[in-house]
Amino acid sequence: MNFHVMTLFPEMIENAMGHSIIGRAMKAGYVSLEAVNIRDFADNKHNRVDDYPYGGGAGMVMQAEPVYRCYEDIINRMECPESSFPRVIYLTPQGRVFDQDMAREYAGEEELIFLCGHYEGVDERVLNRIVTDYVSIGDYVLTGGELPALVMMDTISRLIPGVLNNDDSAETESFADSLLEYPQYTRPAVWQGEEVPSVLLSGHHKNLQEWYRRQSVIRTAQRRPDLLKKADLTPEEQELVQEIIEGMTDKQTTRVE
Ligand code: 6GU
Repeated sequence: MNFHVMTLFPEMIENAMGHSIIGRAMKAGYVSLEAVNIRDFADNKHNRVDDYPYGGGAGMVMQAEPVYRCYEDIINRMECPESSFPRVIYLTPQGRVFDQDMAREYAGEEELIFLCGHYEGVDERVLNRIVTDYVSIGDYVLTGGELPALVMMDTISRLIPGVLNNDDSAETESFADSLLEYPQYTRPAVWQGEEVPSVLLSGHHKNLQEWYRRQSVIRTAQRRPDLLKKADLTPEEQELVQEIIEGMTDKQTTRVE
């Protein structure tokens, strides 16, 4: 996967991607990243890339031309036919809300271009010209698209074969089948008087798998019952979910209604 990020803060992107699992994936060549500074494509000697909004109002708007030149620079260096131009993701709270299914789809692409806006937005004309996907990371407002781009790249990268140590760990985790992950424990077996669930010490494979599944269902019912609409539950599991939901206080359930 080759990520290209158009941004006014390339160091923010490069720094955040240099660590831990993603940093290792980049060194190993599973993922590459270039952060391209939109300011390098300013058309004036002051390197300004924003201006006042037509019609007035608060804040500044990023101009179309520097963004377009930055995009052209990336595309020209890629030497791909127009028919296979990569998707261009504009990070905006007005976009479709990013989720694990979208991450899986993006992970199948060879190249992805992200456009990080700042100020009050980006001139609509260049968005119409180059953007293929409008994506948000949730219903709250950030100061720019850099953090959302990083969130997306982290999520997508770990789905690329080879990036995680264990090939199947990406798909056994939370959301894999619309269920949250079961609780985890490590040594010591007793911590401050609290024991690890005994099934985990038994080494009994079938009992373990059943316990994992049941814990995932319980946890999802307690914390994210909204996810269960997409989950494939047995009749017994559906009964378990009903009991948990009926047993919850109003305070516990209001969060999800
Ligand atoms: Cl993608 N951008 C900004 N500025 N704020 C956001 C967002 C994106 N997603 C949620 N809030």
